[in-house]
Amino acid sequence: MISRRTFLKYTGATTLTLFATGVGGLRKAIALALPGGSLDPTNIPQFVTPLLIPPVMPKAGRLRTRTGRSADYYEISMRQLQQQILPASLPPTTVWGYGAVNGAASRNALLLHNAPSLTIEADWNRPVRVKWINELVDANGNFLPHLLPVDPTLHWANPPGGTAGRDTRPMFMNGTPGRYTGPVPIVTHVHGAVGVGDESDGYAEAWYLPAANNIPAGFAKEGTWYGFFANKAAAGHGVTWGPGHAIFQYPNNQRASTIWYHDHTLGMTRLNVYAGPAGFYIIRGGPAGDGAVLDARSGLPAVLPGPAPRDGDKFPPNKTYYEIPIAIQDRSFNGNGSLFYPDTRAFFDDIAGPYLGTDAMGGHGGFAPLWNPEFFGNTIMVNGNTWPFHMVEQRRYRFRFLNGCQSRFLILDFNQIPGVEVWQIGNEGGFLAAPVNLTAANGNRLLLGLAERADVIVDFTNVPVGAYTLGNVGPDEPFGGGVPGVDFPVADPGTTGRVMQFQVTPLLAPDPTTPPQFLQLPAIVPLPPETVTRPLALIEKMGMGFDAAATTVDGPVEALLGTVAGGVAVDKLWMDPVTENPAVGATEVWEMYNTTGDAHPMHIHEVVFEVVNREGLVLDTVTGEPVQPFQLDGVVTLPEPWETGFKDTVIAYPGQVTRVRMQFKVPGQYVWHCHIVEHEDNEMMRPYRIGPLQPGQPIPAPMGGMRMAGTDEPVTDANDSQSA
Ligand SMILES: [Cu+2]
Repeated sequence: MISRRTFLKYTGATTLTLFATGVGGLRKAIALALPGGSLDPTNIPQFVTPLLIPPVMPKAGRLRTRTGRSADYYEISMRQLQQQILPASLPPTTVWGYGAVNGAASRNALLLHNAPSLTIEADWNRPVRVKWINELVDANGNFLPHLLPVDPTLHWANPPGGTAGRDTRPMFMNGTPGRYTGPVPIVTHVHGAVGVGDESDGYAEAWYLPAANNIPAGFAKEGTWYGFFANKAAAGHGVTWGPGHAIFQYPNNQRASTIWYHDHTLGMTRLNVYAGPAGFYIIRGGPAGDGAVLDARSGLPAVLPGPAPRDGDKFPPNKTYYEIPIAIQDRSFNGNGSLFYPDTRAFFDDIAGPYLGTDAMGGHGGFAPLWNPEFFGNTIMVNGNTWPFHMVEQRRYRFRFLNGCQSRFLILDFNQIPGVEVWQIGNEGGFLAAPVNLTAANGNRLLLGLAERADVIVDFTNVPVGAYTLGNVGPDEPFGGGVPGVDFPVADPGTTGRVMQFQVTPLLAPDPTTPPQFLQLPAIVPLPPETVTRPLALIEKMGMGFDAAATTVDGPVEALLGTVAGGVAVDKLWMDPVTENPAVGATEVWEMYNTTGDAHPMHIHEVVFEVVNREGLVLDTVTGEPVQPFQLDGVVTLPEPWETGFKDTVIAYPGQVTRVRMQFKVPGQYVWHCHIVEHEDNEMMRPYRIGPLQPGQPIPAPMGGMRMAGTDEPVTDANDSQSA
């Protein structure tokens, strides 16, 4: 496993400092072609497809909520479709995408399924209600199987387990199973939505199958929590869920921000998202919206680059957008245009067993047969096309970047664009405390962990007319912090080291926007002091296996989260009772002790948080791992300037504890997890609950998941054993 070996490389490094200062003197990367499907990425023409600017999702209607609020209503389905992701000279790709099925309340309604999907535009403090429909069926109404290899040995949705066995890790007594080919469960999560009721959060066990004609007898059609949440949604919002859909409602009363929506099904998120379904969701207005940004020279409202796409705009557009959301994702392809995703564990590290499932000899190994601990695509896809180009004028643009990759940390590199100036003004939770000049302060680079967003002003005013590449100097392997080209080889400069091309053209009209250094961003209101500090652990579980030549090799079995008791990390599985149970209204600091060799982008649902600081852990001089009981080394790093304000995802570096502070307001059952989606799908996700147990809520069975001995705990749920 890369992480164990790379761990030693990073030991003792204060990764953040090195990253921030390590601008010059890059070592030439030794490019190794990333393995993938049968389409060689070097044979894909680059910069021949114009960047798609996602239009705005049409509304199905407007309505009044139970509490008398006027709200927007959408009906959005997930479908299978063909999309020209590769350049037009290559075959189209079968993907899944969300799209509106009812545009009754929009002009020029675009009933268009695409991956990524159309942008949901929400007004601050105006609720949005969405009917999310699973339409993964064929023309005859029969279910469509997954496009990608679903590993049925994980703790996953497991519809074939029926009501008793859904949302468990099934046991296989007659050998190691192949991929699951049944109907596909989905459940949509709006990533970054704050204050959402748990019934609307897309809980991983609230999935549902399509309303297909041929669901096999005995299959569970819904996840464990679907029925409970359906009742809660009926009582709270007066909505009725039915076969193949759920109706969620989002309050949008958080700071204006760039959030996004994607699938979140238990044990399948990596595959459901890789198949395509994701889109932007932008909340505008309110006290921390664009209108609250001032020009420091005059004290008057500032002018930010715009417009962005609006509801009712023509598509293709007949106007120029200066504010553009940009989703960056990695993918691999086969020669026929199909998506490639590995269908065997051996793809990752040659481990060929022993796999889960009892074989003819009675053997039973610990490795999932199909799951890969990480996946790195060998192409870069931007807004649904590999390596697109975009024509820009010599002026300022506003880009809302999203790292939507599987396992790949991105370090966007603007150094191949002469004269450019890059300012970050926002992150996941909206505007920063102050604009950050990334050109001056960070070597023209932008680090984006998985699921992180950056609201950025890119100033092309002084860039000579010409075509320039936006680069990526993040690694083609797990990230552990450090300096690109020094601490790790940068991405292959011919493929994954390239993101897209900007074709700079002369200015068509004077740029009316406020220079970023004069932007006075809305004030950040700090959270109250915490009353609880909760130490938590990030853990990688290794195992011994063998390769095809029967040589013994070690590799990761799963990634875990856990608690810290007596200074020592305690493994917890998805099936274990809730251990993080903040009170309603409580402010807590969560301390994430990273015992692994890699950085993990940690996401907490339902809240945004302040990054408090990071502190080094004393490492064992032989193994390089943090000594336990944990000892702090006293080297405290304050948040980076681009981590000010509020975030929903934070990079937890190896060898450090990362501290975040948040306030919990809405009671209910939520999750926190790593956003390396391969990790999330194999145990690096935990339920957490705000407030007391809810009457009638599902309780994990004592043997839920049928885990073998050593991990079971009493059924009693939740205790505040960590609370102060
Ligand atoms: Cu992780």
